[in-house]
Amino acid sequence: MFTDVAETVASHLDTAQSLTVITGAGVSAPSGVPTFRGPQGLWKNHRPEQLATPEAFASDPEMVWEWYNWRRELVAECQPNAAHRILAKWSSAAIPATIITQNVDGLHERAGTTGVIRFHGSIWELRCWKECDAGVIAWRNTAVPLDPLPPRCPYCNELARPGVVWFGESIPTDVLTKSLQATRCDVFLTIGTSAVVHPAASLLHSAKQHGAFTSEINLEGTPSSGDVDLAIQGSADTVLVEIDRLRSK
Ligand code: BJW
Ligand code: ZN
Repeated sequence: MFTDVAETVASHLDTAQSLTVITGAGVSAPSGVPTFRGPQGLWKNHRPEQLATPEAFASDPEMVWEWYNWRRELVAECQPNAAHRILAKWSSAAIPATIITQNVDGLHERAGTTGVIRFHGSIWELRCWKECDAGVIAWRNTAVPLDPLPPRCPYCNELARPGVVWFGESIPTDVLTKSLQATRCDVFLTIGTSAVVHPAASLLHSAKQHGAFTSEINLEGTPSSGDVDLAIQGSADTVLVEIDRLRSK
């Protein structure tokens, strides 16, 4: 079905000395995790721009925490899919792929990928909303459901917040630096992202400037489709299975 285009990507991978992949919500969609945008993409009928902001949290922390708690419960029931598993395999290959993800669900790690660059943080981490000295460093909390809700900072007892990057917040400097370094690669794949959120969507352009062969895998066209060398329309899991099958071992 995708054999000709999958073959093109596979042959670039066979000769590449470096591979970087950026993933978005579409990679976790086959696992049952809802995407943000699109007809089926509403998180509990809220737009991400209404809830994923420091302003929303400041005005109604209970509502924002209820949304995150609901998502944690949902993700805890989901399993990594074939796309996560193939990327995990590629990340530990002789020429290891660097995986940058915008997803906060932790499914790449659960599939066995180590060293994932988490561009927008993790829903399994919390930090202090008031940024007290000890609480600026995120801590892991995998309790489902969260109790108490909203959770508190263990150091100062103020509100805790999800360890994610909201609109208007900067990507942590080390994460941005590592990601930009990873765009110096031979092949750059952008998979399952609507490519509307920056600076994540801009990494593709950086990779192109460094001369990478670029390809997009998505169910539909995105603002990046015209910019990549090869846009493949299809589901992330199906297409990656086909590319992996066609790679020479
Ligand atoms: C499938 C599939 C299947 C389905 N197979 N595919 C430049 C231009 C314009 C604006 C800006 C700019 N630079 C910065 C901005 C502002 C802003 C921004 O980008 N706004 C735009 C939306 C207009 N960016 C920021 O604020 C960022 N910070 C920043 O720039 O700091 C500097 C700064 C500071 C202060 C002032 C100004 C600048 C931070 C962005 C943080 C985004 N955070 C979120 C929430 C994270 C926490 C959480 O999860 O709750 O990140 S929003 C949400 O969008 C989440 C996602 O990671 C992100 C991207 O979404 P994604 O993954 O692409 O999902 P969808 O749903 O959009 O798309 C899914 C795709 O999958 C679709 O295309 C489907 O077709 C496809 N699909 N099933 C393959 N089976
Ligand atoms: Zn604190």
